[in-house]
Amino acid sequence: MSAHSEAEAADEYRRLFPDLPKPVFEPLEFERRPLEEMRARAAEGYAELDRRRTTRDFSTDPVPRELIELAIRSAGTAPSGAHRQPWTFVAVSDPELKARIREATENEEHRTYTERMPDEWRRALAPLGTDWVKTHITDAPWVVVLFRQNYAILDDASQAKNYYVAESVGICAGLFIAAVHHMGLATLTHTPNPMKFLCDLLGRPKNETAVLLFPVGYPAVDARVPKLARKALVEISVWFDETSTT
Ligand code: IYR
Repeated sequence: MSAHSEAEAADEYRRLFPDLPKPVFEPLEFERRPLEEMRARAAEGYAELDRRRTTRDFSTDPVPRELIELAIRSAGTAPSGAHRQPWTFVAVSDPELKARIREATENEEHRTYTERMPDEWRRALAPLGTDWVKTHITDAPWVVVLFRQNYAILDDASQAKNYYVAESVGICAGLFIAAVHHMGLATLTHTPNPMKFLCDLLGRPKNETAVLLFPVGYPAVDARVPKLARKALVEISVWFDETSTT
């Protein structure tokens, strides 16, 4: 295909598919910052994210609902395939419901750890000290479950396809974790396996599947975390830039 100008491509596309609705645009609000300020913000931002740790030890101290609302709103800023925003967050602070979630989770996880996990997986998790006991679900003041919408159910009850749901929901989860950390709380990415029971317990519609369960709260005063190192930049990146010497 020959090179097209943007205008030519738009014309050709409209000729081919005349029924497509027109996109509506508005000016982007964006402020360019001085490079020095960018360097400082980049370094501070990295340092703050690098202080994040996943802990399994939560304090029972309460956390106001408005903070959880802001974490969910932050996550909801994630980009998504065709802007379908294919995510639902279910936030639970009700102690009875948390206890039921914990019991059901521990039943499944007990089977997973003792019967379903191949030895290789068990060995991979051993350094992290995880097991089927999920005290964090009843200790943390909030349990937030993230569901993916495998397809959309429209207002007239018809169904519409969603796009790149795994990618979209993954990005959304990342923003949620960053927002929780940024506001001074801790969370844990818990993946009950299998998770079908969460759909039933939380009354979610049939187009939704649970993806992650996040206890959210303050870490316990004596919280411990596994001694871990993060991969270095050279281990996680490959560069083709002008400053490459080789
Ligand atoms: N889903 C189980 C096991 C588990 C799996 C992975 I991969 C982890 O990084 C941690 C745990 C659980 O949540 O306990």
